[in-house]
Amino acid sequence: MTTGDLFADHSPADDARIALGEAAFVLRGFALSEAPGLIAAVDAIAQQAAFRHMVTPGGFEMSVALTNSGALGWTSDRRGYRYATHDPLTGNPWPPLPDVFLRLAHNAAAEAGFHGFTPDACLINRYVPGARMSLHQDKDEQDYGAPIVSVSLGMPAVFLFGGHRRADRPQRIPLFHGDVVVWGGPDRLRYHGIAPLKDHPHAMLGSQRINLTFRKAG
Ligand code: MD3
Ligand code: FE
Repeated sequence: MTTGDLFADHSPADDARIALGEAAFVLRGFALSEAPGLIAAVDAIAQQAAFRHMVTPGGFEMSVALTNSGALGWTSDRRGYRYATHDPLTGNPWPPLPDVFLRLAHNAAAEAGFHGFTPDACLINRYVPGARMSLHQDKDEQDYGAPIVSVSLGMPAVFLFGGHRRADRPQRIPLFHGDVVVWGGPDRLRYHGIAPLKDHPHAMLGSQRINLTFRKAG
């Protein structure tokens, strides 16, 4: 037996896994070592499919800028929310999911008990100070059986984790650079959002927060 085995049932990874609900976990720092590669991949994607502010069906411009990678990309306009195979700005397919994205999403899902997660969509949200995302449910996907994996990079944010009704008072959970949130099963349709961002510039990303949200949309 090696010394390492003495600690096999109590690894740092266990301490860093915080349960938010029955099937919702924060994995503190899970993406930290991959952050430089993830950020380089986001830059490459944004050169092909620029960040843009979409308009909601109600006619409001979102404070969060977004782009996508993967076979399907989430879009919004006056006609509604939907997933599309092509970027409406260029007419090109969304850039494919880089290996560093796929590996991280797969490994984070497994860490939370969801084995064999293969996302087909990565929504990339970019926040600057003051940007926010109001309480909503993610329900534009075909299969609610698959989990969702979300990766936080750059400035910290306060994540609002609500219940199954919009009026349920949300828990406020700080999310930091390198944190990953995984949720599925009974927590898949919970209301959630992001409080208006404060300006706490980050060493790698300055006054920005980037969130990668991996989904099985099709
Ligand atoms: C949902 N993005 O793009 S993801 C979205 O940080 C979105 O940009 C946010 O919501 C962002 O649709 C939050 C993180 C998250 C974490 C836990 C959840 C969403 C959740 C638990 C239940 C439902
Ligand atoms: Fe969401």
